[in-house]
Amino acid sequence: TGRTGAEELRGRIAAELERTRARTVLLTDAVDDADLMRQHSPLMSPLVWDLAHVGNQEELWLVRDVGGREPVRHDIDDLYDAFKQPRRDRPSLPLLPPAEARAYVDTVRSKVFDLLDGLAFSDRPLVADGFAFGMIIQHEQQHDETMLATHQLRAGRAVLHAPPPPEPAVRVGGEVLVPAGPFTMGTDTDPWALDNERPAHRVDLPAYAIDATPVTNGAYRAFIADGGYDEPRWWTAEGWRHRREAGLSAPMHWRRDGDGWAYRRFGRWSPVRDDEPVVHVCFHEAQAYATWAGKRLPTEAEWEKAARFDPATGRSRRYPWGDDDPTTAHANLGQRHLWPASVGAYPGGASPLGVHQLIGDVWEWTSTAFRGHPGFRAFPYREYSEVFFGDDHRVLRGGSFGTDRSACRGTFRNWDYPVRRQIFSGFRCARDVHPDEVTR
Ligand code: AVJ
Ligand code: FE
Repeated sequence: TGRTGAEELRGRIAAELERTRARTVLLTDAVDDADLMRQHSPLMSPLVWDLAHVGNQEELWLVRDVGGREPVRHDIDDLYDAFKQPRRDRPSLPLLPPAEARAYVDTVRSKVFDLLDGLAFSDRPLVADGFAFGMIIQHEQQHDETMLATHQLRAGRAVLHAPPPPEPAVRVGGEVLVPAGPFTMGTDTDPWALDNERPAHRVDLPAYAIDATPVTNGAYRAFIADGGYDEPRWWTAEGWRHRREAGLSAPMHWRRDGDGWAYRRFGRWSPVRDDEPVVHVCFHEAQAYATWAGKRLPTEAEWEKAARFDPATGRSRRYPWGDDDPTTAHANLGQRHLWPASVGAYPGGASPLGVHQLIGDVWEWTSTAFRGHPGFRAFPYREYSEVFFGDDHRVLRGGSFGTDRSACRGTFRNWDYPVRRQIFSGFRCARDVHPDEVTR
């Protein structure tokens, strides 16, 4: 990185650090101290844990590792280690109270700005292209989305406000046929891509069809009305067992409202809108719906080909619309709105093949278990991705309305247990196509 390149990169990092911290402050200043210390669900941390954990990771990687500086606080590493402290136990830990947590993250941040000043970005892999800073920015944004999910679980009056998402601009639905052939999955070149997105590799897929939009509330309501939750044949054995044990009968945060349904969004009830993507469903519900619809969930590779493959050039792009960073015309990201936009609201974000709203709105469950791409190498630590590889977690793709643009790309991979639905999770369907269908 040359001198002007380094200066440009420092400026970009500083701007992203500030933008990200503003979101963290918004999420944590929205509630009082007692609320920050409280656990709103055994699935989630008290918000004040997320806050200090964000600061502690920033201290470990940027202050101590990149900067080689003395610890700000060496006594709290264990408290904020996600592996040593299961979420359900976090409220009973001797956590830093809100004022101390805020002072801690401020101190860490001022040291980071101090070490960033004049930093030359050596070839050391952690530092080259500002990777460690990008990793820490994404980490804070990921916890901001987790804190947003905690806000969604909070009882009590609404404290978050945002304008509603844009109305549909085009009518869109049905399926898109993706032609057979190889494409490049993953990346070697996106400088802030995380270890699990690497390396780039070719994947050859038979032709398939994929829904042009995420599955909507209206379509999902038809599944409910058809008795989908009472019909074991739509569910896998594991899914049916979970459906019974957990007593599932509709997406999380829904309740019956006269003849229809209402849902609770950040403390406010409103009627379920048929043309919005369904959100707060677990993998098993998504899988059961797809089977009922005569389809299946896409594999992760099918999702990524639909999102990145450009048939005109044969190249995989960073996003469905091309290589440019997301703008408000492309996708519903970054908590700009507090729920998914109706299908057809983002024609500017469609892929060349005409697949809409792959990025933003809702995380999309895929049928794929979370594993490393061929040639995977853990970097910079096994605990980011590698320890989660295996059959326990399914991959989700594309990001939600609560995902920041810095933590969302055509290659970005999220994962969770198949029973989880407090996250902003939805899905779209896919299916095999008969060769006759391809030669239309
Ligand atoms: C990638 C969203 C599954 O929140 O557990 C946060 C991200 N890793 N801190 C998570 C993460 C470490 C991770 N997910
Ligand atoms: Fe974390």
